Amino acid sequence: MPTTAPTPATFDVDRVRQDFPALRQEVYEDTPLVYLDNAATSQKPESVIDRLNRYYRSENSNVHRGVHRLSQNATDAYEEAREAVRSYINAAATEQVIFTGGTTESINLVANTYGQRLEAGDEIVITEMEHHANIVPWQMLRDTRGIRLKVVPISDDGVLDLDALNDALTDRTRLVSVVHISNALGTVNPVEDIVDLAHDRGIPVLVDGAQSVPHGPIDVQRIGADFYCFSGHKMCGPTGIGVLYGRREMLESLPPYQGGGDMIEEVTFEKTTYADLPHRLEAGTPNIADAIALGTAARYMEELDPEAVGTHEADLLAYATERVRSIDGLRVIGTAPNKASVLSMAFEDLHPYDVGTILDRLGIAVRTGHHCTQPLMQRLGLPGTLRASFAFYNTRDDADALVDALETATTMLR
Ligand code: C6P
Repeated sequence: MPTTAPTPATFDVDRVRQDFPALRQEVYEDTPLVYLDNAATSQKPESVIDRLNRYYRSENSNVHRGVHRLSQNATDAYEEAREAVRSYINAAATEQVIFTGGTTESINLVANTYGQRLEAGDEIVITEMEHHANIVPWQMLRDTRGIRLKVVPISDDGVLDLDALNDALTDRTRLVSVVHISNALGTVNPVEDIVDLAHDRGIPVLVDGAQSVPHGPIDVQRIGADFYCFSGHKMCGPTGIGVLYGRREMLESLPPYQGGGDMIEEVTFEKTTYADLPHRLEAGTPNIADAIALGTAARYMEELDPEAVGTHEADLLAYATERVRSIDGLRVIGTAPNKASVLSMAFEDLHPYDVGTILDRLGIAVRTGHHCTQPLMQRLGLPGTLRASFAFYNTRDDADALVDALETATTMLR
């Protein structure tokens, strides 16, 4: 039986669950939902849903343009959301928070702007555990500009080889682009150390923070990265909105990304001068409603006690990991010492998709497959995994339901 400590009483998970209406539903008859696909997207608290609703009911208007009251209100709310995000990630200034469509767009923005200054033979360093969003944009740059892409290896446990990363840095390295927390393995990378290694050689660093912001506030100043990218929908916010944070000098040095309204200072047919940050990198009517609701999500997450959340999620991971290990033929994939609450599993004789399909019928929502990390799966010699990812609103009961369902599924399939 599990020997891990009981869930600490300081975190009132039952109270927190009341905030999430989607958690109170049956997905099939008499089958309550057990949502363990949080790394794909989180559920949304009532306050975020209400904020979207309120915006469209009574505040809907374009921003930075109108002389009228509604537009001024929408502009204030949009810029207040930027401040909420700034506070959540502890950026020095709101201008360093650029709203994008999500992590994918944030990385593509950097690839398409910073990338313009790269020349054939320049190098970008990534790792074996990257999401496709932190591989493909650099490959596209390789194909158009002739840069080299270097991939730092990981161990079988899913730990990044820091010596190899250090060895990969050369006079031609123009960027290190690395994931903070692996979506497929849960590994937490030592991003501060990576930034130090790279900065010692004058090399900028981009951190893909898609899987770290759902676990509580982060401190971009302490991490020291030049760029930090994330999506709103994984941290209780809406889909379609995300953030590119950048060090001010770095963002100021970027050429504009897209041209259009709101990103200009003055336009004539002869030439255009550009607006200051953050607007210079936000062309066109932005995703106003979702940005405002992301601000609400950031405030919601900021109000949770980060230490209690950390202890609770660590307990869930330890408890679930220990319990699933008793299932015959099941292997935990990703056993780094420093892990977030992502539990990837593979089966000796079963395809993860088959197991996941039965889990679904039992109400358990997990993700199966390559998790948009195909090169990582190739490195591990797996077709994919079955991934249960826990959020702060999950419970040990959810972990128990997962284990019971895994036992049922593996028995049925064997
Ligand atoms: N991972 C998952 O199920 P977007 O799609 O832009 O919001 O996020 C892309 C992304 C980038 N980096 C990491 C580490 C990620 O985990 C993700 C999204 C989801 O694991 C969907 S593939």
